[in-house]
Amino acid sequence: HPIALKRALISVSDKTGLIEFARKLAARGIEILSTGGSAGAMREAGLTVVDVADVTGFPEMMDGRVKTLHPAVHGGLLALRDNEEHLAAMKAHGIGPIDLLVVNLYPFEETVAKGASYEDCIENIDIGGPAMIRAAAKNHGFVNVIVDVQDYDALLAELDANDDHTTLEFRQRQAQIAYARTAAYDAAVSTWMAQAIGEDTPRRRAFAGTLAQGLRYGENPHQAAAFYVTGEARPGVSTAKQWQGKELSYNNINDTDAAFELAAEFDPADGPACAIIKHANPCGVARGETAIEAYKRAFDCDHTSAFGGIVALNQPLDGPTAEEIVKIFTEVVIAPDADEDAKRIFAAKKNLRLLTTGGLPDPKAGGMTFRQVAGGFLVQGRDNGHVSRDALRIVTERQPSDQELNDMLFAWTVAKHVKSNAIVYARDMATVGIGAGQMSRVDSTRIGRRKSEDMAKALGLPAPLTEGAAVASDAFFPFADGIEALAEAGAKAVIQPGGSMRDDEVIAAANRLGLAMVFTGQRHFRH
Ligand code: 93A
Repeated sequence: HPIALKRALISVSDKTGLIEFARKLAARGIEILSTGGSAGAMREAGLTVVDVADVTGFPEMMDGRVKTLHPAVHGGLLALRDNEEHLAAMKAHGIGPIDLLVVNLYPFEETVAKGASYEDCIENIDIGGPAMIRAAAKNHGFVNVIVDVQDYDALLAELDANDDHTTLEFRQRQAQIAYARTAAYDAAVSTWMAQAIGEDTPRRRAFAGTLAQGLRYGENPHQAAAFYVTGEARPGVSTAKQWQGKELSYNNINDTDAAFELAAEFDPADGPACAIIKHANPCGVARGETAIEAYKRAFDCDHTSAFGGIVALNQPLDGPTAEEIVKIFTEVVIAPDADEDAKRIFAAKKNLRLLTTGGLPDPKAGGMTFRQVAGGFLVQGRDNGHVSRDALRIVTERQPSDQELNDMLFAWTVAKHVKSNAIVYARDMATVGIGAGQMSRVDSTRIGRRKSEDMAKALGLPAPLTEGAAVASDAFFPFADGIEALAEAGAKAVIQPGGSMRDDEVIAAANRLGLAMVFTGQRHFRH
């Protein structure tokens, strides 16, 4: 099925590379049909172009809403060239075949990203473009479709290699790309609309993303990978500006997202906060009077794990903090902004990537999270759960002090971002021991404690900081053994959802061991 190209229809919003490409098509004797703006641009460059309006016999009308939606166009794209009836219909209605369709769509995604009005977004939903793309892609047995400026060269190379023809394999590949584009386009419209009307639920959305970046590899070097954006407007790794350093890897993007989402839990109006992440789990989180203090306190939770980690701040990065961060190897730093001093200090560290986002995501906002399973994917709303201080239920004889309550809520917020089973020890608004991702909750309590003992040795402290700490558990304690392990570590206050069949035994253990305990009534599993 090699196909020679005689007649092309070009209708593009993004006119990058258009003239050069059209010249090369014209030089091969290909006739060019085109719509208003595209035709104008090509004529201005001295090319001969036929207006689609002259082909359809209708002017472009209704602000361009109707320009190519006509049998003279769609018949030319859809007719089977080896079907007698189709050929007879073309002849009867004066429809000429179109062998090449070059379309890129109204910039809907960019219009949304700009924060345009509802009406502007609606006006930027392309109808005629996707209709033609889908028609040409369906008829790829006879028709070529190009939807990406990046593929102009691929088509020219194909023509060069095949004596001015295209192969079926090439047309199939381009048709597949074309359907990916129209699917992603409609998904972007659906995503935007769901948000615009406040109906963003997992059951009522189309899911697809726009390729943001091909990645060198995935979680491991033998896995291919790419980064797609869904168009949800959320400051973070998908929208950040990268100031320096090599390309982010798959793992970097995953960890940077975890780091920034956690840092954003802490309102900058209450002061700086810093999170250091390793393998998607925090290895240190702290508040401080200054950003540098927040970083140092976060770092002091676990020096070993912080090496090669990802650092996120809830406020602009300054010079002194940057100076402190570069003392150890750090992969990525992400913050809402960075001052000139910080940028200068980082510039000397070629392997460190600096990302700025221009703002913080709202931790209480909705949105979707995905998880892949064999043959499908699970979708759920973001974990935007939040407990306020008045919602806490004190269940022990001992009432927590004000400071214990502050530390409990701090630890609770961190625990939400720690893989289950999560145990977070905190003191003075800094984590001092984190147990993550264990199959047994008791093991997580032991790991957090051991980390703290190691740090006490490293820092020359008389005792681990878990002694006297407040502790958060992401889910309830099924038995009293978890509470006993915490008391053994010297913890004084516990925050947990409650709701176990054995809450009575768990509360009795806390009373016996002199702990204060509060229930949140809400769980933060993270798997
Ligand atoms: O408003 S539309 O949905 N109605 C149409 O009939 C139509 N045909 C092509 N938009 C339509 N297009 C789009 O116009 C193309 O997808 C392309 O993005 C754009 C090119 O317009 P111009 O050549 O006038 O710049």
